[in-house]
Amino acid sequence: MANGAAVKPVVRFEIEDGIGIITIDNPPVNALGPGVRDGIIEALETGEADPAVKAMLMIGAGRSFIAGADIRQFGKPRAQPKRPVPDVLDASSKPVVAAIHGYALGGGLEHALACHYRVAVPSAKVGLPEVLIGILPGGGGTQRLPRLIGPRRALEMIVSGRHVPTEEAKALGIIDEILPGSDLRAEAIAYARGIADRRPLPRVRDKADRLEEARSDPGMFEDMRKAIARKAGKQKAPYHCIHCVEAAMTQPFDEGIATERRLFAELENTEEAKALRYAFFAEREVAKIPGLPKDLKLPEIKGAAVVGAGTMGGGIAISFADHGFPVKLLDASPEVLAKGLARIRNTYATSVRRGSLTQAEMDRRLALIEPVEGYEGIAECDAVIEAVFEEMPVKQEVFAKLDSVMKPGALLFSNTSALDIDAIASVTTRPEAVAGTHFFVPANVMKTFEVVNGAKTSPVTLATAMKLGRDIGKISAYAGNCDGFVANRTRIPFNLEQGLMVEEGAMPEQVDRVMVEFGYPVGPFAVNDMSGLDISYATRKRRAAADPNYRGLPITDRLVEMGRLGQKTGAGWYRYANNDRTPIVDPEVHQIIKTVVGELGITQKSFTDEEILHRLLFSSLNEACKILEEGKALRASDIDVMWLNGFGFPRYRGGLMYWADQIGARQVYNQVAIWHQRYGARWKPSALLHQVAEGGGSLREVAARMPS
Ligand code: T1G
Repeated sequence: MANGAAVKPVVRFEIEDGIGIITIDNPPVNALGPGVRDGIIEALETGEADPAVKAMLMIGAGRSFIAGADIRQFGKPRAQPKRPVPDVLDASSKPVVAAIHGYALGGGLEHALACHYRVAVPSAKVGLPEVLIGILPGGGGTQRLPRLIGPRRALEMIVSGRHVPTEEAKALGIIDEILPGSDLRAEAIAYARGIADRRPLPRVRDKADRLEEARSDPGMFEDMRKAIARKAGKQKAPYHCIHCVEAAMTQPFDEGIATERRLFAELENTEEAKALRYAFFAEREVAKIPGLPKDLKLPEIKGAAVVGAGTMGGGIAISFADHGFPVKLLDASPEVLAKGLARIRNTYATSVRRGSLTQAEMDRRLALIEPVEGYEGIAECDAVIEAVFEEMPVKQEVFAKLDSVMKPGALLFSNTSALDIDAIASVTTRPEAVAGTHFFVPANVMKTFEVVNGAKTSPVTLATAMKLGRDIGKISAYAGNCDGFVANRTRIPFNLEQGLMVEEGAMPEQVDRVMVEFGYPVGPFAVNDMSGLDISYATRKRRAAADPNYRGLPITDRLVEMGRLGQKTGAGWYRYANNDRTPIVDPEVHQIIKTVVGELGITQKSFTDEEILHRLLFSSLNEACKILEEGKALRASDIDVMWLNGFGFPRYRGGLMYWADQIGARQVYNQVAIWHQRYGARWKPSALLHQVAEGGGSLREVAARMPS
C-alpha cells in the first residue's frame, strides 16, 4: 500500500478443531467485491489441501453473511475469478457449511447453495433479489434452488426477489439447521464437526427428486408469465428468470448453468437494469444529510403518540405498531377515536383474511396501539405526530397544547402535507423540537416519508425524524419548508396539466392509457377516482379563495358538483358497476367535458401520446429543478426516490429526473421553453434546467448547493 498501511484481507482462513473457517470481511455487507471471490477460492484450496482440515465453514464478519455481488461493479469491466466459487465448492472433497446471519442474498445465497450444508441464526434472511435490480441470479441460483426446494417455490422466490426469513427457509429446505446464534461461529464449528465424516457429500447440483415431483405441473411457468404480466410490463428480467428456472427442468445442470450465464449477460447492461441500480443506490443516498455530524447523539424514541384518529392518524399508528413501537392514539372526540380504532382493526382483519398476517400477530400489534382521550395521557411519550385537519388554526391550537403538556425533550412532529412548518412551530416554546413528518396515503403502506426541516428545527430533531422514519419501515427524505414541500410541490403542476389537457381535447381514458403504457400501474384519472374527487375539490376551493389568480379545474369541479366523487359514488371520471373497481369509460363524462369546454369557449385539439406524457412529466421536472435551485431538496435523486415510492413512478425507469436524462436536458428544456411561449408563466423554465441543458450535464446528478 502506497502509505505502507497493511491492506486488511477481505477473506480470512483459520483452522479451529479441525475445521477450516473462511471468514468474509468486506464491510458494510460483505458484498462479493474485488478480491472476495479469489479470497474464498484460495481459502477453499488451502483447506482442501490441509489434512488437518476435516470440514470447512463459510461465515461473514460484521452484521451479515454475504449480501451478493458488488452492485457498484455492474456495467463496468471487472476481473473475473479464475473459477466460479460454486464450481470449486462442487469439486471439494470435504464438506463445507454456510453459517448465515444477517443476509444471504443473491451471490451470497448462491455460494451457500453450493455449500453442502446451510445453518442460520433465527433472525437471518435469505433470497435471490436480483430481479429487483433488473438482472437474474447469475451464480447458479436458478439451477440449484429449484433442485433444493422444487421449481414452484424457487420460481416464486426468484421472480419476487423477496427476502425469506430463516424459519420459512428451514421449512422450504434451504436451511438444514437453525442455530441459537448466541455465538454463531462456535455453534457452526460444532455443527461442522458433527457432519465432517458424513458421505457422500450432499451436492445440491446432484439433487433431482424435487424436479421429478414438478414434472406433473409443466404449466407453472406459463401460469407465472401470465401472473406477472401486468406488474412486469415491458421488463425483461422477470421473464428471463422464469426461462432459467424452466431450463432447470429441461436441461442437464451444466447446460442450465450455461443458459443462466447467457441470459444474465443479456440483462446486465439493459436500460431497465441501469435504472434499477440507480434506484437502489438513490434509496441509500437519500438517508444522508450533508453537513449533519455523523456522531450526533440522538434521543431514543421508545414510544410515540399520534394526535388525530382519522384515516391518516390510524395509518400512522399502524406503521408504528407494525414495527414494534407502542403508540398512543389520541382524539378529542370519543366517536372519532372509536371509529379510528375500528378502521385499524378492520385493516388488520383484512390482512389476516388475505393470509398476509396471522391472528396472533394482529392481536400483538393491536395491543401496541393504546387509545387515549386526553392530552395528559401522552405527555410522557418521546415523540408525537399530529395528524389533525389540514387547517393552520387547528394545527396551531394542537401544537400549543402539545407544547404545554409534552415532557421536556419530547419531539413534536406534524403530518401536514403542505402547511408552513415554521408557522406551526411558532406557537410553541420549543421550535427546535418541531419538524414535519409527512406520510403518504395510505400511511401504513406508502414508503415515502418526507422530513420537513423548519427554520428553527435542530439537527438532532431532523436526524431523529429521519431515523424514526426508517425505524418504521419508511424511506426518509429531506424536504425544505415551502408550499407542498418537495413531493407534492412537484406533483401540483402534473395535476394541473392533467386537468388542462382534458379542457384542450385529451380524453381521460387516453391520458390513463398513455401513463399505463409508460409503466404506471394505474392512470392518474383512475387514481383520482380511487382517492375521491372531493378531496382535491376542497383544496382547490381554499386556494381559489386565497388567490384570485388561482387556475381552478372547472371540469373536475363540475363532476364533484354533480355528485360524481369517484369509486365511492360509483361514478367519477369513469363509471363503476356493482361495487366493481374496474373503470368503465362513461359517455356522460364526455358530455360534461363538452359542456364545460363550451362554456369556457376553449377550442379543442387532438393530442399525441408523447405530448400527453411530456406535458405531465416535464411540468413536474421543471418544478423539481426549481426546488433544487432553492435548496428545498438535497439531491435530484431524492426526488426520484419520492416519485418511485410515493407516486408509483415505474421503477424500471429510475425516476422522474433519471428518465428525463434519457431524453436529455437540452431536449426537455427546449420543449419547456416552447410551452412557456405558448402557455405562459406556469411553464417558465427553471434556471437550473437551462444551466444543465447548456452544460450538457445530467439532471439526476444535480445536488442542491445550499440546502434550506
Ligand atoms: N453491493 C454493493 N453495495 C451494497 C450491496 C451490494 N450488493 N448491498 C448493500 N450495499 C451497500 C449500500 O449501498 C449501503 O452503502 C450499505 O451497503 C448498507 O446497505 C451473482 C449478480 C443487504 C438488505 O440485491 O438489499 O448477487 O450507503 O443501507 O438497509 O447472482 O443493502 O452505506 O454507502 O441497504 O441494512 C444481489 C442488495 C446483488 C442485495 C441491507 N444482492 N442489498 O439493507 O443497509 S446481485 C442484493 C440490500 C448478485 C449474483 C448477482 C440491502 C441489505 P452506503 P443498506 P440495510
